[in-house]
Amino acid sequence: MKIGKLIELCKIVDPRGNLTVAEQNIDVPFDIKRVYWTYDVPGGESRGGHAHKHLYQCLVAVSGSFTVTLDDGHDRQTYLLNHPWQGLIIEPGTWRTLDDFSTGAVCLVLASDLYDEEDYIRDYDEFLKIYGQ
Ligand code: T46
Repeated sequence: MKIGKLIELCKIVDPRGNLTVAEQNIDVPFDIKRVYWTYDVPGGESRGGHAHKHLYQCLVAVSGSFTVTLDDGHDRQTYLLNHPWQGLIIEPGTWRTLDDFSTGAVCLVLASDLYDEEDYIRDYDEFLKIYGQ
């Protein structure tokens, strides 16, 4: 079974510079309630290391590259994100780890809900108890 889904967003090619757009419930399969981004990640650092109970997300490498490893409690799948016109859809109940950030990498996240620490599972054993059955 595939964990996560890589989607192709539009790429409007223009001699002035290209443009990509993501609209809620059209390009990404959820309402977008929050947008955040990580940047200036030092070489060798990892981000993520948690799962969400209800949140849907779409991750985009708007600049540079990084890898995303997804784990559904049974299997793992790793994606290299290195194109600003691609998005990685992550469903609830998926443990994610982000590694191998290139210099200047920016990870843009479109999220289906507002920030809520209660939605996080930050302990891997707890994650496995719920999703690894
Ligand atoms: C995810 C990956 C890809 C907030 O106050 N509001 C927010 O909207 C977010 C996302 C974070 N925070 C606070 C919570 C922590 O004190 O910022 C701090 C760092 O968050 P965290 O350690 O969760 O960062 P990452 O990069 O490990 O994870 C983030 C998202 O939290 C998470 O949903 O999937 O990016």
